[in-house]
Amino acid sequence: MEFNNLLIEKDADIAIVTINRPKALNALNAETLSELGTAFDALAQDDCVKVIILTGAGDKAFVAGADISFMQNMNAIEGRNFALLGQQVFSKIENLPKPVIAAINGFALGGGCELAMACDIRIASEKGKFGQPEVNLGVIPGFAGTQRLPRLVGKGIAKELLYTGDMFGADVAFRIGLVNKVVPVAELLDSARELAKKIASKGALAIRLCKEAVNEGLEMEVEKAYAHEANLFGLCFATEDQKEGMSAFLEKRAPQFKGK
Ligand code: DAK
Repeated sequence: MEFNNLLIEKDADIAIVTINRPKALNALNAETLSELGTAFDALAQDDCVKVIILTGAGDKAFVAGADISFMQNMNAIEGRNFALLGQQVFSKIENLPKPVIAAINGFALGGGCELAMACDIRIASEKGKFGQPEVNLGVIPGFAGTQRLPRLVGKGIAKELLYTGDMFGADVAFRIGLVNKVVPVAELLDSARELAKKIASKGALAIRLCKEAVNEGLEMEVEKAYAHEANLFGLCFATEDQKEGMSAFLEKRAPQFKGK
């Protein structure tokens, strides 16, 4: 796959997607969003890839937001189309049948923070800087930030961050539950790789069904969500991985999962 704004690297069963517009702090224009959609479609289909890491090129930014110069002169219809494109791509990542880890190496502002929130797990370097500064530009978040932020950090804190547009560091992001952990700058990618390898060593189907149970269950009434979980649990018994996992435990050996 060749892209103008992305780099894709594969390391065994882990793929690293790097947004590569460092001169614009990796800001998201329509082409970059479309390429992300294409790349994640292909990675979803690639049986060799079990976990994906998403990061930004350079040492300053994950993604500094939607591209302001691209948005500046949009009319209402173009604005709506741009927001819909971003929402579709971010939903694709959120619902991808594989885990996606955001490795946040600097600014994750506006659309960048929203992109990180669409990932399953967020690891930040100590230089991570977060915020939803859209109100400073006279707009609201357009890539579902008003929805994902309160679901991650709670309604009160989300409203304060959305209303003030304040930028905050990785320490605050960790305290409010926006990121899973904070690591030194030099350790960011190794830390993301280590976590990705651990997840990749488990049964890929079980991970996929966990993701489905969490994502879909959280949008359901709780009794229905329990029933949904029970159905997905039942589905595990149609897999070779369940047979292998339980046999391996009883035979006191490490399981050899095939993702089947
Ligand atoms: N878009 C385009 N270019 C950007 C950018 C961005 N978001 N952020 C930075 N850049 C560019 C700068 O213009 C500069 O370009 P040159 O002047 O060198 O050509 C280069 O990256 C380096 O930036 P700075 O010189 O400003 O670097 P500093 O270290 O001084 O400052 C900063 C870094 C991240 C604090 C600053 O660049 C900054 O405040 N950037 C803007 C951050 C921001 O406001 N992000 C949120 C964008 S709004 C919607 C759809 C989507 C959205 C909303 C609605 N609908 C369609 C409804 C989402 C909106 C957003 O994400």
